[in-house]
Amino acid sequence: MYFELMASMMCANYANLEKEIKELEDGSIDSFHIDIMDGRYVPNYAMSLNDLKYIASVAKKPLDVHLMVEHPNNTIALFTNALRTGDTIYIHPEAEYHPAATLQKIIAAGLVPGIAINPGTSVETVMEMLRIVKKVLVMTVNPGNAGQMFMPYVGKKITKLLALKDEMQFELYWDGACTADKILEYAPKGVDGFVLGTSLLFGKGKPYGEILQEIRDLRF
Ligand code: S6P
Ligand code: MG
Repeated sequence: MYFELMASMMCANYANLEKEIKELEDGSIDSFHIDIMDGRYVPNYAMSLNDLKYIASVAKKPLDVHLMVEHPNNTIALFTNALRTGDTIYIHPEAEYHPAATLQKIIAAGLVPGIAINPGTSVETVMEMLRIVKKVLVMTVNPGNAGQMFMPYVGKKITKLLALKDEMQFELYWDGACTADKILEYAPKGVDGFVLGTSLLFGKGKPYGEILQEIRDLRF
């Protein structure tokens, strides 16, 4: 079964980031998920623009940038200029007055436009944007931190999004507390990819390549 695996780089070991990137790429990682926070939209700071630029300079695989910042429109050029064609930027619609306009800037820069949907945000409030974006990142934890518990009520929203994805032509990605049982349940239903953090990939005392292979070998 085909699905993408993204490494949540805020969970990586910064003592040797280059080694982390190489090891993930030598395994079967599909892209690098970069969580950018501003301490206002979410009560945390994770990665910075400089971290993003460094990873972009080392990584061969695409970058998947998740902006958890207020009014991303104000600083979007910093990110579009640092990325390459085919990389993705997700914004949170509720953090912006005119999210559709910000998405147009992402498209104009040759990047893949995406929205991230919080556990407490309903599909109905982002419906029109589903027509604009190529990717939807469904948050199964509240944004801001790694290592949180899965919010089971998000399951119903995932079912709703899965029913819309063909007609509205977007891909659906999972972000937060992703474990093997979630991949086993949701990849066959049509979730296109999963962000892997502390729940499944990082800090396990096992080579990343081995863990990624175990996920690829899951029996559906
Ligand atoms: C959370 C962030 C996520 C986390 C990821 C961590 O605000 O958007 O991308 O980094 O969810 O995964 P885990 O397995 O530690 O929950
Ligand atoms: Mg994220």
